[in-house]
Amino acid sequence: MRTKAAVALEAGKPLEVMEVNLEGPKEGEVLVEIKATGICHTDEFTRSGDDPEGLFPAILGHEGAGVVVEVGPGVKSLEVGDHVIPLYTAECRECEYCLHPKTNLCQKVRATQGKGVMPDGTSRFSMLDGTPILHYMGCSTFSNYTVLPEISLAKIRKDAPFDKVCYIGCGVTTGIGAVIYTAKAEIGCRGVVFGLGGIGLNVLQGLRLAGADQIVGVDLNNDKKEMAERFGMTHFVNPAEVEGDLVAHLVELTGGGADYTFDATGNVGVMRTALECAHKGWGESIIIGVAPAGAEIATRPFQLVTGRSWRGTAFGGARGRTDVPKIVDWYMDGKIEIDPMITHKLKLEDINKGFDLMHAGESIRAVVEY
Ligand code: NAD
Ligand code: AHE
Ligand code: ZN
Ligand code: ZN
Repeated sequence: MRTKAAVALEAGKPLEVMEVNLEGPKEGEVLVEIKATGICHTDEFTRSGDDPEGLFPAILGHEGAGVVVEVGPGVKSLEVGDHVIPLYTAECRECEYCLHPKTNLCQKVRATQGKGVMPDGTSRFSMLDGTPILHYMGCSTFSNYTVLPEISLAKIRKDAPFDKVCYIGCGVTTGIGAVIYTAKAEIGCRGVVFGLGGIGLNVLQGLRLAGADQIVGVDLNNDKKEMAERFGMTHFVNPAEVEGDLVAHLVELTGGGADYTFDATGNVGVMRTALECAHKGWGESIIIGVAPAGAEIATRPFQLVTGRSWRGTAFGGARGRTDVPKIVDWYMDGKIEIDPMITHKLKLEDINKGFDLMHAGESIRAVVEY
């Protein structure tokens, strides 16, 4: 079949919207009509050429929601008409990782996914002249139709609005999951969140959901304050307005350091600050941000010797097929909010405007509706 897609032809170039060929689903694969897709910072990280794993030409996009239109041979858990959210972290429920209680990083399709192909080693997408186009993060949601492995799809309830729950495909789950599944934050804890964008706001609401007593937000942009307060932030700190040492300021503000700190900026200097303002003896600092190629983190080992832990999380530690349908329920039941964070709606033809809005710090989530 043919489908309309936004193609990343080369690193650093705007995406090009065009008709492309899409082959039907093979063994264990599913054809999905994407109804809505969010533009995440990580798509921009890859588009711009900063991602060491970046491949071209490729169809980016990893935050979406849609409907199953065809299932390939051997597919058992999904049928035509099911509503689904694509998962860049699959859940096969049988690999060594899925069977280990401490990780969500299913490895069943990770190697081929990282090469931009389906598990059989080939791509389903091609240009009209036959040139292959690669998949991205196993999802390629910047295409109206896409093919994914069955284990890379979470089946969700049919009454959930696509233009909102698409955000659960990355940002919402990553932020809330970092608190609930990775940190396992307790009622009454104190948290500090660095970066109040599409991920950080969801860390804030995760801390609120967990019953945190103090939720400090840190951002260089004062315009982020109002929205952050709406998502549970109790104290705002702009590092550019702090006189003296930022770590000392945050340690004092949190009465000795925070129980949990989160980096949602991708800046390695911020990651160090986040680690060092975690409480001596027990504070945990969780890296969510994706750092530029070649960047490294540093601190004095004494910071860890004295009881701080440095951790990281991908997709918020969520097991997609199991946890994503539950997070959709939390949204539908009013336990979490999504709507105010969808600040812009675009057509696929205008997808590059979504990246411009992100650069300008004007959007939280721009969502493309097909
Ligand atoms: P965003 O651009 O919406 O937000 C980043 C925020 O950080 C902005 O508000 C910006 O003003 C602020 N900021 C930048 N530098 C800062 C500094 N030095 N101090 C304080 N604040 C600063 O980005 P996002 O969509 O929220 O994504 C955040 C990061 O998380 C990105 O690196 C993204 O690639 C990564 N990410 C990781 C995962 C994962 O699974 N680990 C999932 C999604 C996104
Ligand atoms: N390819 C990059 C790293 C990218 C990265 O860390 N991806 C996160 C998801 S970000 C979603 O917005 C992730 O899930 N990583 C786990 C994995 O297996 O890819 C690089 O630096 O090489
Ligand atoms: Zn993402
Ligand atoms: Zn697995």
